[in-house]
Amino acid sequence: TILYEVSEGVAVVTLNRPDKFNAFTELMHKEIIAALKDAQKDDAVRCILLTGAGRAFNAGQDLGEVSGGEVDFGGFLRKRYNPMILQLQKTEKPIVAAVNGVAAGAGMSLALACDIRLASEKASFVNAFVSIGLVPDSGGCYFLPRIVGIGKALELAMTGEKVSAEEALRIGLVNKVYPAESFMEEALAYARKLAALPTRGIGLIKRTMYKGLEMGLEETLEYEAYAQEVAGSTADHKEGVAAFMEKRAPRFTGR
Ligand code: LHQ
Repeated sequence: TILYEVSEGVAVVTLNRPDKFNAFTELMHKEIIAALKDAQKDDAVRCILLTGAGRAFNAGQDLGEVSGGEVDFGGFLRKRYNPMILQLQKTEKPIVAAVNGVAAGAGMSLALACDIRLASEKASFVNAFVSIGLVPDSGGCYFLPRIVGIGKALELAMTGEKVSAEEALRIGLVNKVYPAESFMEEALAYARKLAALPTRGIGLIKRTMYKGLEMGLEETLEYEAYAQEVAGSTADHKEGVAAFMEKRAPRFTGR
């Protein structure tokens, strides 16, 4: 249900159920988690790009799977969705969502849990939970207010209104918007640039900044000091300083 391909430092994870708008199934969750673990372990991977096959990015839970009979909602989330979101956070490499089309429900949450969001002009975001009487899950209640602010987050969650790529850029929901024709090329180029940067430093930036959301100033300052000790011992730090002194472009290796 997904495709996984590594080239030029970038692991491209493509959600691949285009007929169902790449809606989640139990198998897809397992495959995404396995792909993230592989990407974390593989030194050749220095950035992960997550995208959808066909017209959509991801339409959330496959409603066909849950339309008949009783659903154990808590169990569903604890077993399938929550481990996937936690795995995105645990991955100490930059994760970029290339939102090629609609991202709805938990598909929107998935994009929010990535570190950077790039959107095609044809992308859109629908916080679809309310339309079926549910609550934003998969970190939607955590990331959305932190990314766009509580006022906008409540509005999007309570109305479920569709947000265009242009509006998403305006409210800070996405970082860049590219023309649909060249979208994947642009997204790959963006991911390759990230992959050429100091990967361990970026992993530490990710961990420290997300931790900072949970901590006060003193604790954050202390964690920064710790993270800096680790970052300061990397080859890429030495290379960055040397390149600056020698007035040349740095050649980072991710170590
Ligand atoms: C789909 C889906 C879909 C199956 C489009 N499933 N087929 C957690 C815990 C436990 C249970 C419940 O859920 C959760 C987490 C959640 O994610 S809840 C939210 C679930 N997602 C939704 O409610 C979104 C449902 N989809 C939509 O609102 C629309 O399809 C969107 C806004 C995504 C796209 O609208 P359109 O561009 O107008 O496309 P469409 O509606 O025509 O859909 C295209 C096809 O994809 C269509 O199939 P068909 O065979 O008729 O061409 C849809 O049935 C299918 N599809 N979403 N979630």
